[in-house]
Amino acid sequence: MNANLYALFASKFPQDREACCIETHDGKYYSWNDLDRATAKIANLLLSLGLPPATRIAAQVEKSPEALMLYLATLRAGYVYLPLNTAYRADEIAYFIGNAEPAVVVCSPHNFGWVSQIAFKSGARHVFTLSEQRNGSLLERATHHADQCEAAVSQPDDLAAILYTSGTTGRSKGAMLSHGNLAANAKTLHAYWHWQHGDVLLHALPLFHVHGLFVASHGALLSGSKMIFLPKFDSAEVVRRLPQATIFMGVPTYYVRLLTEPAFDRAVCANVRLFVSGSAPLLLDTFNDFIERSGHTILERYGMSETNMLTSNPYLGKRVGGSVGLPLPGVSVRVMDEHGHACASDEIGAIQVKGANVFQGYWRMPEKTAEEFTEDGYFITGDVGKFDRDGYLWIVGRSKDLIISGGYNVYPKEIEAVLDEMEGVAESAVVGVPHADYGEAVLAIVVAKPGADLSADAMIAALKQKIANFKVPKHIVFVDELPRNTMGKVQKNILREQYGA
Ligand code: MCA
Ligand code: AMP
Repeated sequence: MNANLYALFASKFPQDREACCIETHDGKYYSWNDLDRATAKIANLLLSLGLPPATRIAAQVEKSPEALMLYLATLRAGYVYLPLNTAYRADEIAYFIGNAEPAVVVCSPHNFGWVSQIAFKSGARHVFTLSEQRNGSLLERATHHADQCEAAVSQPDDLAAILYTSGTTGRSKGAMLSHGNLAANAKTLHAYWHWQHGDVLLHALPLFHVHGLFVASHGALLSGSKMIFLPKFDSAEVVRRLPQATIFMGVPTYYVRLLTEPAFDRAVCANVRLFVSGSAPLLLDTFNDFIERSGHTILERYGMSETNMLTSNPYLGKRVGGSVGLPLPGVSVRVMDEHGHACASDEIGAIQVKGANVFQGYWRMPEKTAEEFTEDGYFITGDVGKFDRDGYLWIVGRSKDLIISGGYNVYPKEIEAVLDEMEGVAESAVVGVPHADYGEAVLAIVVAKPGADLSADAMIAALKQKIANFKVPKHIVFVDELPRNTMGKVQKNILREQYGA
């Protein structure tokens, strides 16, 4: 049997292929036939390039139906999709492209100059452009290709996508996800969340991370459901569109912002059957306020780039605020103490996971991959938590030094390295502090070199040129020295306490 993920989706397209598959914010309609034909054309274009199997196709493009089609066409042609956040700057893109060595890079037309330079230097053979207005060389070239294409024959372990995720030390690692990994999780969530024909997904998430690209889109594709595509999250636009939707997914910041909309009420949500939250902790206040305002209980779930979704609050049973729910069917989740024994209920330990959803390893980093798995094959998530007596998982912290701001991950080490290279900086520490909108915000504490005259504003402006905007500290505090323990290690807990407010 063909394990190709596109073939699986195609087998679930609705009988009425002229029905709407994607509707955009500005009134464009794409039918299932449109999706089928356009992905065939792009897949045929990719196939015409004579690329070897498992070739990576990298994309840093704005959200659009065509961006989703590029992903699907890559699957259909049997290549490996590498989505890149549009906020990434030149140094970040150079790293990802240098590391993954894609043969094809697709970028926004306005970035062609610098992206193509990086891409060709790293050995890419083709750089295409794609804009959110359906312009660019990718579609121009694809137009000349046939609108039919047999999906490539894929084995379950064949790679479908590489998603870069940072580690506690060193640079980002590419999590290799196979057709089998993605299909297993998509089918599980499809059943668990009762996806059904006739659902309408209001899709406001970006298309370059697990949440928007896989969790949201895969559910709609597997149930032949229409998607309403918003180019980005905008709370007023979501309120305007929710009456036409049955499902909405978002990071906690989306729910915080929806609650600030005066027009957001029960009537707006009358047709919605499911609100899903994930990627970062949903505060209990938000969970409760949302029930009061909308009459809906948000379903919180927990996942990672390496593992897709691990746990979910139930669709029909009790959704517990603050908990990330129960292990999904077919996913084994355990909490272990430091001696390698399973923790009892309510005992806190390291969260580990095993299942068909768990990735194939880090791209070209076998030793890093080995470090992150236990001897009996469980992936060590780096999250710390406990199971309660009812079997619900609670995440209580992270052993990895990670900040999640508005659903985007920021690794302090990476920002500290950039800060430390700046003129006049002796050393720095980066921590996450509570933030009403983003959940956590990035804060930098900097020690200046003797005699250096540093300005926070100037440093922030310089950082915006070097790293993705969401990683740039919202504030920089200057201190004479960083607090250290007797081992010489910076005491970040003290910094968090001191500057958290
Ligand atoms: C934008 N900015 C941010 C963030 N986003 N700062 C901190 N954290 C952020 N997340 C900055 C911009 O750089 C800009 O800074 C200013 O905020 C406003 O920019 P704008 O584009 O208007 O941003 P926004 O519309 O306010 O965006 C916030 C957002 C967005 C809507 C929350 O970040 C978002 O859609 N986040 C979703 C991320 C996501 O999809 N995560 C899933 C990962 P300045 O003004 O200084 O230039 S997948 C995952 O985690 C796993 C597997 C899972 O479980 O799902
Ligand atoms: P990433 O691999 O970049 O997608 O980020 C995965 C991390 O996001 C996980 O290891 C968790 O720390 C965090 N995460 C995802 N969903 C949740 C959630 N519902 N609650 C708390 N943390 C979450």
